[in-house]
This record gives sequence, structure tokens and C-alpha cells, in this order.
Amino acid sequence: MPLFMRSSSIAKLVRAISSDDHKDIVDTIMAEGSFGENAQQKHIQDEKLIRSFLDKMLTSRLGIWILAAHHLALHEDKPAFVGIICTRLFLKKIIEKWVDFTRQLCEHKYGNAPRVRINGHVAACFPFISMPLDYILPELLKNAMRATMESHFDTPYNVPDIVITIANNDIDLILRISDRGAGIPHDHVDKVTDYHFTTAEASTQDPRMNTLFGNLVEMVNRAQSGPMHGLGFGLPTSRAYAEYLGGSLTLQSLQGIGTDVYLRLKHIDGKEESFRI
Ligand code: W6P
Repeated sequence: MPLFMRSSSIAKLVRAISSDDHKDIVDTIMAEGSFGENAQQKHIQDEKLIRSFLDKMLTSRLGIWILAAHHLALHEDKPAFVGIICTRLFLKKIIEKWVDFTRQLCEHKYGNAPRVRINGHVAACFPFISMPLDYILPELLKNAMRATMESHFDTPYNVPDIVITIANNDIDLILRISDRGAGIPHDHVDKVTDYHFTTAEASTQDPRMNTLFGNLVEMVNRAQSGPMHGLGFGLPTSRAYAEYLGGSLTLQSLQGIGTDVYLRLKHIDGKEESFRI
């Protein structure tokens, strides 16, 4: 049955019914885009619009932020910095900073946290703006750690490591973050980078969290160190930032094993067409 219909369409439909022409009825319903597959189609169109609106809003804010922060920072005299550009950004060090932060958060919530091993171009050092990394890295690490802990509820003190591989080249830098958190279920893969998609509610929570006391513990934890998961904005925002900076954020789920996340970011001094604000 049609879900929504303009009154003009209803009038057409009534005419079609009275003329006893079934083809017209089907045409009218299809044209309205509100029947069966088409209702779904319309819904998808709306989702696309919302996504493109949020992508644009967030990236324009990021662009303004970068310009303003750079402008202000140019007045400071920090060694190895030109504005917000760090002339010698040691990627492994930034990663380690966010690993420590996220592991603390994770230990707070689950009592333990997976170790994180870093391999590949561990000595990579280049001029870069840390701001996008400061947003994206904790998001990805929180997801990887949460997946690891929640897929090993019965052995929280014996969980698999997360492995981060750094690949650096003339054009871009690539980070692969591999967790052994059982992967993203087939029917969630396409949704995890949708705004407002969150598994926060559905997550296999510690039963203590269902009590008033548990909720208080959760509230205090949140106030102290920020939440492990939010309202479903972390991943889509991270992806929007990466794409805005000429990069990408993609996921590969090995259902039953874990998830590989690939973050690509263009160098700001690239030989090829690269950074833009
Ligand atoms: C998961 C789901 C996810 C999202 C983003 C990053 C890592 C992971 N791991 O299971």
C-alpha cells in the first residue's frame, strides 16, 4: 500500500480506479514513489540528502576551524610549528598518545584494554596537521577496543592485540587498524558510517549497567574520561574529515574474526595534487 500520497495523486488514482484501468493505477503509485521498492528508494534518497547536508556542514566547519586556528597559531612561536602545521610530525608518537588515552578509557569501562602493536613505517616523520588525526584516531581506536572487549566478555584479561600498520609514501599516508573483535555483522557493514547509526544501545552490556547504581557508575565514568561510544557521529564525521582532506576511510569486516579499518590522508606537501582547505 502507498505510504504517503499527495491529494492530486489520490484524485488521479480515484479516476484511474473508476476508469477500471489497472495499468494507470500501478503507474500512478509508481510515479509517486511510495510503493514497495519505491518507498524504500525515497527513504534512501532522503538519507542521502541528510548525509550530504551533514557532510557539507561538518567539513565547512572544519575548513573554518583550520583557517582560524592556523591564523591564530601563526602568532605563536612554537619550535617545529608553522601555524598549526607541525613541520616534523612523528606519526607513531601521535598514534601512541591516542592509544594511551583510549586504553585508559577502555580500562575504566571494561577493567582491561587490548594492547596495541604498531608496525610498518614506524619511523615516518613529515610535515602535517595533527588536528584531523586528533579527531579520527581516538574514534577508530575506541571502536576497535570496544569490539575487542565485547567479543571477549568471558576472558577480559586475555584479549587479542590491536595491530596498527603505518604505510608512508610520497603521495599519502595510510593507517590500517586491525582488531580481532569478531567483525561487523553483514547487515551492519553498510550502516556503520551512516550518521546516527549506533550500536550503543544494543551492545552486550555488563549486567550491572542495568541497575541504578550501574547507571551512576557509567555517568561518573563518562564525566571523568568521556564515553566509549556516542550517538553515532564518530565514524561518519571521521570519514567526512578524511574525504575533505583528500583521503578516505574504509572498513573491511572479516565476519567472525575482526575488522580492518583503512585511513588514508594526503600529504600536505604532496608532489601530486593534494591538500586543500
Ligand atoms: C568493529 C566495528 C568498528 C568500527 C570502526 C573501527 C573498528 C571497528 N571494529 O568491530
